[in-house]
Amino acid sequence: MENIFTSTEDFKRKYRRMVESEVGKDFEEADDNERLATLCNLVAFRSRPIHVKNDAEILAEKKKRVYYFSLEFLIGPLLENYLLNLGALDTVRAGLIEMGTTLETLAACEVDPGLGNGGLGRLAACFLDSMAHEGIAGYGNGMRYRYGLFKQQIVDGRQVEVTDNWLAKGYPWEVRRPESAVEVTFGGDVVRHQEGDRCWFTLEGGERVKAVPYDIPVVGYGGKTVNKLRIWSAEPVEEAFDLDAFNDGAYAEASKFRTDVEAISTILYPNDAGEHGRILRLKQEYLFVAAGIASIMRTFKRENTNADGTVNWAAFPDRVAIHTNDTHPALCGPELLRVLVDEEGLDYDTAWDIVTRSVSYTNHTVLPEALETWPIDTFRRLLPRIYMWVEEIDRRYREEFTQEHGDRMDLLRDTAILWDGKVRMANLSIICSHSVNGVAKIHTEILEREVLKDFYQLTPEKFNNKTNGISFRRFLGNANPSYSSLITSAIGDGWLDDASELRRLEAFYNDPVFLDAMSASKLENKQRLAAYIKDTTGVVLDTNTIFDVQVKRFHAYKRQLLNIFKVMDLYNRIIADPGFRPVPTSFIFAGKAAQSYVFAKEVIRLINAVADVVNNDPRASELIKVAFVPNFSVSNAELIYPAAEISEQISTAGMEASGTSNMKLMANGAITLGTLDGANVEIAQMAGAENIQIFGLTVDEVEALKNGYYLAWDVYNGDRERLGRVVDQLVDGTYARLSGDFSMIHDVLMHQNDADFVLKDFRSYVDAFECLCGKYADKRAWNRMALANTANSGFFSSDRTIREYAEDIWHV
Ligand code: 26V
Repeated sequence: MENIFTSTEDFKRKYRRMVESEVGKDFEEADDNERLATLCNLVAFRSRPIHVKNDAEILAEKKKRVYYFSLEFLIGPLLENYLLNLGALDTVRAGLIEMGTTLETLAACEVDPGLGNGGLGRLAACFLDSMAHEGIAGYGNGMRYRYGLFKQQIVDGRQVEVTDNWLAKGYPWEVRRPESAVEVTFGGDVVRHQEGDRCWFTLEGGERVKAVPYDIPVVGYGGKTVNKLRIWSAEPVEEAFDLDAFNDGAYAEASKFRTDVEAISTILYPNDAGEHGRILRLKQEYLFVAAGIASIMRTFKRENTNADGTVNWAAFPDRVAIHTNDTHPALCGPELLRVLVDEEGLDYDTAWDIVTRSVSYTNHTVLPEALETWPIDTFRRLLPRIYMWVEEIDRRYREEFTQEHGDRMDLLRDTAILWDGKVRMANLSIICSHSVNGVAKIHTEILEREVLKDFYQLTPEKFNNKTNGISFRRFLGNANPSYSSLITSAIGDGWLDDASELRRLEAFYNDPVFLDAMSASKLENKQRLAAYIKDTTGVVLDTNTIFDVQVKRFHAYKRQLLNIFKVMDLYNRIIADPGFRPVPTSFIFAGKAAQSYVFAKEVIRLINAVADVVNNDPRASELIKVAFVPNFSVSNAELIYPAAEISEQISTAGMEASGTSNMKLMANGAITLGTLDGANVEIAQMAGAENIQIFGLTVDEVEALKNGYYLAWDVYNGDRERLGRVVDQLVDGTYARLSGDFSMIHDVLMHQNDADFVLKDFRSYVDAFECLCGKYADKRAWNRMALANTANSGFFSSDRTIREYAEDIWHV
């Protein structure tokens, strides 16, 4: 691979010169933040000519551009990843040491932009990386939130949310592009015009907002492709600023206007935000869609205008793919239609054909409460012209439907866009798209069979599966240097380019030298994590214990509760029977709960309460310990995955669309302890039954219990000794010392009948855990299992996922 620097000397010279010109200081005088910012600038600067070259190729070869619309991109720190991708990691590392600092020192100063909630946002970031690797002209389109997702602190066991001011020191990777700003209008009146036969509509008045883009480079591995992520910020339109009010001394009103407008790009919405402030969310959705589409139009017209000045619209679906990540960008369909008809003067049928051939949609959840809808009144008031287009799409859909399936009112009721005073965004997304995909095999099957069965009956050809993937370069290459170099020493570094190469590790299944070296690498990673945990929480973990890890957002269906029940049960057994010696284990949790999700926050509090009791009881703390790592983020995730030995993937079957931490942990050699849910099913197939520990209800069994008979009390009464005891301890003061008892959790289980089947799966879970731990004594056998996981994890590379999207959906 070509390195962007010809030598260490070359790097040092360029870097030094840039510090002088950008910071205005000698390198020696600059502080770490200035050094880091300049290093990022230097990498971005060296990558820009590649982007320019790519653009020329796209034009010459008439390549299709893919626009990935997502309200979330959890990109994480970029420096080390980009150095790896540009082949400059070793050069820069060596150069910095010669200059008297280290890459680690500078990288530690890099911010971790929290522009996403969890899996969905991180997936979008992995996709950007893979599109660039695959040489696809693929661009992210998102929002530049002034504040990222809250930072999580734990105080007396409780989650406390703190503002994430990620831009406080500036963000070195972004470039503001005011010349590409787009004006977006909210509200206003639609006015009908007529001249002879011709009639058209314009939007008059309303609130005008300026969307200003910031571009972040996306550097592909191999240094051949540099794409960009464009994120939009809302600003007031200058001339709309009420200067009269300002001159009359009404300063407050004049500046309130600025605040109102800027509010649009101030906060990232959590998954479960209630009604409060939701109007702002719809504004965000329209702002980034309208601005993104306007940007696409400019580029398309620049590149596809004929000599006579006419635009070659027929080529649009061959040059442009618009992918919508969940329903948040659902307005792409109506907005593109609006621009093509209202602004470009195309007829409806031509424009509609362009829309449906360009737009595609991914569904990320089966949770009914997550299916996005908007009250028609709110929607129409905020987006009057767009609403007319949604009505027209819906009217034509109904008309065509009645012609073809006249008597099937049941189907129409579930598939129409406007229903019961609501705009149904999933239905809008599906109707505007030529492709609808789920994110793991079983998830797509559930969509086809249950959640979207009516659409599936009507248009089965639209449906397809794209099992999620992850960036191996970031989550194995960058995150786990010791294991990476062991792997590379065995099979070369081709796996960074093509993760399926990892399969060649099969040759080492019975190689004692390799297997023992795996132990050394794991130990190093466990020590690194233990040091971080001691630093952030004070909890001291014994690195000879098994590291059992569950790290992900907190949600009832992910069942962190089941995991902590297992710990409570182990603790009870240790106390009751001094002869009981479980395999020593450290239980590591991390993850945020949405600010208003009370149950999830109670589970966090319970975990910390259990940690407080268990860790401080000398009868138990030699054998088991619990650590809750605060503020789970891309950066500390990169410390946690490499140290894990057991990967907890224990969602109620049928609920987790895919999961992606399961893949990151598998790649790093952790053994999955999981239900047959989401991508776990495919992980089990890839790893082989002997290299994974499956337990619990299946999707069909869960379905049967939901439709049949289930009584939580029966399960409780059937196991008073262990399960019953744990349930009672929620409210008997055992864990009340830190911050009180846990009656809400008790209530959800025993009085709301345990909707997530925690009680039902308890016994099979603790038995499966015990069985898995029993295998830890034979270290070589364990490492062979771990190696089989790494060796068979290549399928879960997001490079593979993106190749499938490219082939089946985007046709690039
Ligand atoms: C939605 C809602 C809505 C209201 C209640 C709380 C709640 C919690 C979660 C969600 C899910 C939103 C969509 C999402 O983030 N899905 C995740 O997408 C990942 C990438 O495809 C996938 O791996 C996860 O399984 C899936 O949950």
